[in-house]
Amino acid sequence: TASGVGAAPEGGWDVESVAAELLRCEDERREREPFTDEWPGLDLDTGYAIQDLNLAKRLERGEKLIGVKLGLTSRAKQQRMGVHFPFVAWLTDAMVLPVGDPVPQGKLIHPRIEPEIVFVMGERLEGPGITCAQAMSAVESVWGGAEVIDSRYSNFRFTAGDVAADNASSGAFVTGPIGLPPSEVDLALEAVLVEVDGVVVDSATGAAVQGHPGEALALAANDLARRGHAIEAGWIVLTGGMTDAVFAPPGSSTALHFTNLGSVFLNGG
Ligand code: OOG
Ligand code: MG
Repeated sequence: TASGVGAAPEGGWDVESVAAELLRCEDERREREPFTDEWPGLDLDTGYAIQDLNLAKRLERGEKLIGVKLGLTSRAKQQRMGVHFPFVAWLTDAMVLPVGDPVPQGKLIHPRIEPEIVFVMGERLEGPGITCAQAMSAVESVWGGAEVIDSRYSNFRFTAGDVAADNASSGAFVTGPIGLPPSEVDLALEAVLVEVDGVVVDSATGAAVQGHPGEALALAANDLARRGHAIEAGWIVLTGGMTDAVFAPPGSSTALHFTNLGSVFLNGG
C-alpha cells in the first residue's frame, strides 16, 4: 500500500482513509475541514499518494484517464489560495462538461470558474528536463477553456497536502470553440476577459501562467516524471487559472472571452 509515504499518520487518518473520505465527500456533495488540521504531517508527497489512490478508484469504477490539470500556476491563484507553488492532478472523462451545459450544480458543492489555456497533446511528453520549447513542440492544438473547480474543503481552506489529495479541487471543465496550432497563437499575449452577469470582473494574458502556459506544461511533465508518469499523446492539459476564480451560483452567467480562442459561456444553472 501507499501508507508508508510521508510522516506517520496522525489523528487516526492514513492514506487509505483520507482517500476514501475525499471520494465520499465528492459523491455526497459534503464539505469538510482540511485533514491537516488533524494530520499536520500530510505533506505534498502524501497528498499525491492519496490523489493517485483515488485515480485508481476512479478508473476501477469505469472512468477513463484523459489528461492532467495544473493548479496554482498564476500569482493570482497562488495569492488567493495561500499555496505558493503549482501542482498537478488527474482529469477523467467524468469531468468533461459538454459545450452549452450549465454548471453541474447537482454534482458540485460550491463551484467556481477559472479561465484557462488548454492543450491537446500531439505527442508523448516525458520528463525530467523538459523545456518550454520542447513542451510546445509536443502540443497539437491550443484552446481556451473554463475549469469549474470544487474543493471538498469548507471555504476552499487547505494546505498543499490537502489540495493535492483532493485532486486539486477538480470538478468539471469545458473547452472553447476554437482550437489552433501552437504556431498560430502567441500564448503569452493571448488575453482573456472574465465577465460575470455582463460585467467584466477580471482579465489576464497567458503570461500570467508561469510566464507562458508552455512553461506550465513543461512543469507538469517534469513533476509527473517524479511520480513515474508521462503526458500521453491525445491527452488534454489544463494549464491553470489565469485569474482568480469567480463564484458560479445558480442563476449566474459567466463568459470568458479570449482574444483568438473564442468565448466560453457558462450558465450557473
Ligand atoms: C485549487 C485548484 C487550482 C488552478 O487552476 O489554479 C486550479 C483551488 O484553487 O481550489 O485548478
Ligand atoms: Mg484550474
